[in-house]
Order: sequence, then C-alpha cells, then structure tokens
Amino acid sequence: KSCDGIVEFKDVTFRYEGAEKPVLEGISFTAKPGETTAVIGSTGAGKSTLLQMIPRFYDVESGSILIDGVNIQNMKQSTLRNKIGYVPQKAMLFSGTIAENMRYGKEEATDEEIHDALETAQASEFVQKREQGIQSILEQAGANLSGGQKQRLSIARALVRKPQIYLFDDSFSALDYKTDSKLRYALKTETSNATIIIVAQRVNTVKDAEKIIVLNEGKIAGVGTHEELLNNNTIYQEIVSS
Ligand code: DGT
Repeated sequence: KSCDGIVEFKDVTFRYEGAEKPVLEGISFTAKPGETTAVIGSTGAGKSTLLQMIPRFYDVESGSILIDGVNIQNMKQSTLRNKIGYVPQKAMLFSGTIAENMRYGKEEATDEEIHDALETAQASEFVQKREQGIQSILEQAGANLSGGQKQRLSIARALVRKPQIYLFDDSFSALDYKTDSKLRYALKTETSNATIIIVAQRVNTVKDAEKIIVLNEGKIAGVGTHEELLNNNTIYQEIVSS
C-alpha cells in the first residue's frame, strides 16, 4: 500500500549552513504506523532538527529519508505536507476564534470534527468553560491561554487534519504528568493507524512508546523500550535519574 506512513531514516547526516560539525550524524531508524516512536535526549542533542527534516524544513547532507519507500526529496511538497501533522515547539495560534484556529490547515472541517479533536487533545473542558465555546476569541498568539492550553489547542489543530504522520516537538512539556499521559493515550486510541513521532526531554512522555531513540550529540546512542533502555543504556539511565 502506498499510504501507510512508514518513515525511514537511512544514514542521515545534516549540518546547518556554516556549521563546522554536523548536528545529525548517521541517523537510521524506522517509525511505523500504529506505533509511537519517541526521541529523547538532552537540550541541543538535535531532536527538533531531526523532526524538522521530515517535512523538509531542511534537506539531508547525505543519506535519505523515505516515506513508504519514496524519498521525500522526490515527493511533491504538497503531497508531503498533506501526509504530515507537525506540531511545533511553540504553538502558532493567531487572533481569531478557537474554531478558526482549528480550521487552519483544513478549512472544511465541521464543528463535530473540531469537537472530536479537542476532546482527544484534552482541550474540551477548558474550551467549553468559555461562554462562546469554540467561537471564543483568542487574543494574539493565544495570550489569554496558559502554556499547556496552547499546546493542547496546537495538538487539536493537527488532529483536525487527520494526517498519517504526526510529529510532536516537545508538545507535551507544559502539561502535568496526568494530562500528558491521558492525552497520549487518547491520541493512540483515536489515531490507531497513524505514525506518531514524539520528541521530548522528559521520561514520562516517552515511557509508553513502542520505540525510544536516545539521541546524544547528533548520534543515536540507543534504541529500545523504556525497560530495555533502563537496563542497558547509561545515557537513558542518566536522563531518568536527573
Ligand atoms: P532542545 O529543543 O533544547 O531540546 O534541543 P534539541 O535536541 O531539539 O536540539 P536542536 O535540534 O534544536 O539543536 C541542535 C543543535 O543545532 C544545537 O547545537 C543548536 C543548533 N541549531 C539549531 N537550530 C539551528 C539553526 O537554525 N542554525 C544553526 N546554525 N544551528 C542551529
């Protein structure tokens, strides 16, 4: 099938323009549909960069990135963007209603689709508390929202589009552990066959993932489940105990 959403990195190296050292070096892994692949590592390890290579914000220096066996460099940009729901580290909300913000990327979304997405993103409750519900106005950049509320709206917006591949860049960092866990569980249930790639700094966010990749100074320092890495990966052990 051509529409599965298998993401494959093959020996990917990338360096920012003018930089002496590559920020990613020899990265190989596969992220599969129906699974969560998490990338954990300290600040500056290259996690955001790795994620941003998938929608081609940057192109590889060597190696390749494939989606369902096709090199993303040979894909039409619109085809690639349609497959991907990218949730950036900083939520990009604009002045307008919540509904308008949710329809950014899928203008024809129905109110029901918006409500479903908000539900999955654990955002229904605080949206419904507002008198106007999804018709409530967000101030510029969501100034009248908490960091965690912004993250949840940003996640809901991606859900409205129903992409095959979700990319979350530290999108759970402002949530308390319980909401973080609940949201990821709902996400998994509601998007059963999607490919989910999560970048995070804290263990709580990655521990349920089918595959955890430990990124250290631009290189893969280990791959496994939470239990496996706890047993055999010193860098992961350090992150857990820090
Ligand atoms: P985080 O977000 O603090 O958890 O860190 P990571 O792991 O997401 O790291 P990342 O990919 O943001 O940055 C990795 C390295 O690349 C770090 O040394 C900063 C550098 N870097 C990031 N963005 C740029 C850029 O636009 N230009 C240049 N020259 N370097 C960048």
